[in-house]
Amino acid sequence: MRTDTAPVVRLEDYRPTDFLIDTVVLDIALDATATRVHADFSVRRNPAGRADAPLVLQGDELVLLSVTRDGVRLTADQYQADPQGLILPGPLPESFSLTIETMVNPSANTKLMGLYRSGGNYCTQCEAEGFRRITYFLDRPDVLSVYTTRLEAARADAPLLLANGNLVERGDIPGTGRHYAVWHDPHPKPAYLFALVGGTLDTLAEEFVTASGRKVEIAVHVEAGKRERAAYALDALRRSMRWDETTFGREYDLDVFNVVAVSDFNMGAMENKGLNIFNDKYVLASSDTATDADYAGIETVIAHEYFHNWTGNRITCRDWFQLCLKEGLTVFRDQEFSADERSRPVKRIADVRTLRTQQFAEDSGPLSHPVRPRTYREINNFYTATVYEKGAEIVRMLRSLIGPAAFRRGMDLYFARCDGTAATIEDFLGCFAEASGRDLGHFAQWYEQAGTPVVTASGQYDAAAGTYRLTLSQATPPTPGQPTKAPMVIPIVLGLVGASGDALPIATTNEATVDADGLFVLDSANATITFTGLTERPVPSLLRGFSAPVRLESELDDDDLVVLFRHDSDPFNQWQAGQTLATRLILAAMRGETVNTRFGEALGHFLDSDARNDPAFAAQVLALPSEADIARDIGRDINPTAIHNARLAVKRALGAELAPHLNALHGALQSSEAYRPDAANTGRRALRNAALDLLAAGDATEGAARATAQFDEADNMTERLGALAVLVLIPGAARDHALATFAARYGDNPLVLDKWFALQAGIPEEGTLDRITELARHPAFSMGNPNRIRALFGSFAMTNATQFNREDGRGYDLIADTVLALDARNPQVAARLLTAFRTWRVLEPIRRGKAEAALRRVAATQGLSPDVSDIAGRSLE
Ligand code: 0A1
Ligand code: ZN
Repeated sequence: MRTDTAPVVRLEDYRPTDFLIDTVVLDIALDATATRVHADFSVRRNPAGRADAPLVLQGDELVLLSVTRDGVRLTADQYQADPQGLILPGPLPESFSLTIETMVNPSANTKLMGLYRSGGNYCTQCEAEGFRRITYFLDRPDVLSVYTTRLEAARADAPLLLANGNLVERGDIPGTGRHYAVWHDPHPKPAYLFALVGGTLDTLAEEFVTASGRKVEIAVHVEAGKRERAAYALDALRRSMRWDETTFGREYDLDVFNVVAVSDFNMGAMENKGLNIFNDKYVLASSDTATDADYAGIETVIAHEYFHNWTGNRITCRDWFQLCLKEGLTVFRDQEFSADERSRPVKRIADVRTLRTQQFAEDSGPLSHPVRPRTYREINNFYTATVYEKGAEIVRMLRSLIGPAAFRRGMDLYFARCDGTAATIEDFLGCFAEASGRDLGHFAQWYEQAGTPVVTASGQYDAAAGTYRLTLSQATPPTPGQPTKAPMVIPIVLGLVGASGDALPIATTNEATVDADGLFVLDSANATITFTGLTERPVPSLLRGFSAPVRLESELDDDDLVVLFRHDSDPFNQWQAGQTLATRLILAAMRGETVNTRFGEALGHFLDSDARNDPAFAAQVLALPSEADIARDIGRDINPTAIHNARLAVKRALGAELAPHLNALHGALQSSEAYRPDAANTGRRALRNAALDLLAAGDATEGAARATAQFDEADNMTERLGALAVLVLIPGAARDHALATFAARYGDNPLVLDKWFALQAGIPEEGTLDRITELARHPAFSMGNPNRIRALFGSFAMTNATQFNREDGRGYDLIADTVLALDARNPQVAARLLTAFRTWRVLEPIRRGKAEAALRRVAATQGLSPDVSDIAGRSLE
């Protein structure tokens, strides 16, 4: 049943389950429209539950065929059932067996939750509450069961049958054309980690030997004909498994590890025990079809899902409020893995860019919520940047505060103590408090308090005394439901830099302590540090490595920033200084001023020296702050067109000023070697594309010529797409030709066409709206596929600030109409698209009015899904 408002679920209302289900035996006969699910449960009362409670199982759109208790088939008056639930009233014995038969229709499942079809195959998605769409169950993460799954299907329809755990038996059913496979997973798990796959898939597999000598078959299964594109994912999986052994002492624990790529998937991927199911965007790659960013994304997501085997599966969450327990920690782990595999500073910069664009934006608007929310209506709407990205930052701060050795001891304790349990944030923090001997009570506020703290720094140098007094203060703005805020524990890693770039020695007088690594902990509203023994005025380098997820406001002048940009030993702050200088240029351009921050000159110097030593880092330096970054800096009455124009003006000026350097770089960075997705080559291509982008801004004619040549000559997708991204910004025949060539070449590859949809959706021109309407009719586009929707409508709403925020409101209307059209088919994807309105309140009044009207129109529509209704409602609160 579709409802307008779902009831509020509250953390404070948590109580233990009344029943436990120790074993689940499933027998599933796969059929495209009528799949029969026969489920046997061994049920017992939970000693911690209520003694006389009825058994209440959840369902969702289920057809019930029969219910049998302890071998006796129940009559309809012995239970209450509807598609959404099944209740066995008392009196019930202490323990009993329960058999439930249900029927589901995978072909009709357009929500892509539960059992559904993708590319002609069967697959499942059960997080957060999809298992209840397969059978009635105690569908909550603190009910852990041992699963045995028998799958049966026509051999021609589904030659491959996979489920969680190890394969125990398979065979033909003589004379029927059907076959079966039985899988057993010995590790108790919550229902959200259940998975099955059936279909025709190509397999790439190898043997992995764990640190203790256990042999594991690791396999990647892809749709028929795509096996060549699975190699990188398999390689990333092998490296992830080894890394978790060496870094965290975690070994894999089954005989097989299967990864299956499907083309219709609501999110990125899913960590089902022993059977990860992936959006194929995060598996398939070849030099001709995937960019370096795609390769990096695959490496990250493969690692993320694999790492969940311990942080998420072996130790799961007590309830969905604890989602960050598995997600924040696992993002932290995948970020560390990628940092070790590639360049640590560049990875940090990329992660902070994502954090600021996604999480800071979310946290400054109506959808702001704590990393551990206290209430929800629709849990699927809480797979957010706050839970994932800010959740990871909390783990990183924890490591800075207690140090890497205590952090590792804490992790070891967590694995030892909580293995096999459904845990809470308190359990997690308790392990680190014990391992470090520290009181983490105040630090725990990071999980409770929403909003991005603002840290303000100001300093005073006293030449006569040789001291520098640095005053730091913090304040967190109000967020929904949290009007007043308490001070947080903010680790600030800092250093002092002399005018000629030397690191100055750190000595302090007062009680404020800065440790040998430059760590100062700001845990009150204000603090002052007095540095002594200085013979020159220092330039403070604060929040090195972005040591806390805060906004830093400092009073450094442009000359100070140039010093940091040229000399800071901390690469993050070196990059940050460049970004701050560029931001100042853009803000000045918005005020109609021309200022000289010496940034162009400093960049030119950088391009001729350091840039060539570390191209990946240099590419990050060359990329100007995004329009969203600038908007966040301004904070109110945002006019996205004014920001866009000012940023473009600065980009053009820098491109023109640096043309000789950029041309030289673009030429020198060309390579004739065969494509490799390794860090060094990825960095080289990133810098080459960044140079092309900037030089085309400065000189469109020269830019178009170089971009066309790069487009034609490229032997890899990174350079081909980099060139196309430049060309689409220059109206004319060259752009039309390149777009047509690209579409013809990749007409049969939907994932590549997504790039083509996305680039066009991002063009900052009036005509883009009509172009999108046109593209939505393209034969390769489909409202049934989440990747297509995200590529076209998602890119438009999330990245095309000027056109989504058109003054006439038509951009908002397009997205509102799309959300409404999509809602009946796939509420999760519709709800996510609607979050594009998350910053509407800071717009200037005309746009704000239009955005609000579009949101109100969505909210007022009858029969909305709980997903869309929740986002619309909270956005307007
Ligand atoms: N746990 C997965 C992400 C995921 C979350 C929800 C889903 O359906 C609503 C699907 C996948 C991860 O963190 O990778
Ligand atoms: Zn995850």
